[in-house]
Amino acid sequence: MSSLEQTLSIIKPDAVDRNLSEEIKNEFKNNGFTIKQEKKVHLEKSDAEKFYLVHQSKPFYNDLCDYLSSGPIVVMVLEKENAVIANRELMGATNPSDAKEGTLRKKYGISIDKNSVHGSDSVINAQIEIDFFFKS
Ligand code: IDP
Ligand code: MG
Repeated sequence: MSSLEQTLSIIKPDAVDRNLSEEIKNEFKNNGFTIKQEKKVHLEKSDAEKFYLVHQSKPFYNDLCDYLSSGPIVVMVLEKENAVIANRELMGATNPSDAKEGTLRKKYGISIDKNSVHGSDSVINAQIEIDFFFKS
């Protein structure tokens, strides 16, 4: 079964800082995603803490929130059949050194923390994350 879905994608500070935003957006378009909404933002740390609340018990939570709020990010709503899984596949494993050839994290990621892109991990979380950034 396939169904048209939306997912939330973030181009993280390391990739925006290296001027990779257009190249990464083209990766999404070339892989059949439509960019339905897009904005560039620089989060406050308190916003990053809310966004990553699910990770609050992890040892890397503070560094993760410092990092996500360290510079501008590009936030997008991507649409495609089975967009959530399709985007996770295109992104590759969390640690770029484990990511498969051709995936975004393999191509662009620097390290497990500076791994260039975020993607929602479920349809439910995609809606929560889309609302977080785009609900007026
Ligand atoms: P995901 O981004 O592949 O969904 P998550 O487990 O949800 O991975 O972790 C969120 C983010 O936290 C990752 O993208 C990565 O930047 C960071 N992260 C995950 N695990 C570690 C770790 O062990 N050390 C440092 N940062 C980590
Ligand atoms: Mg995750």
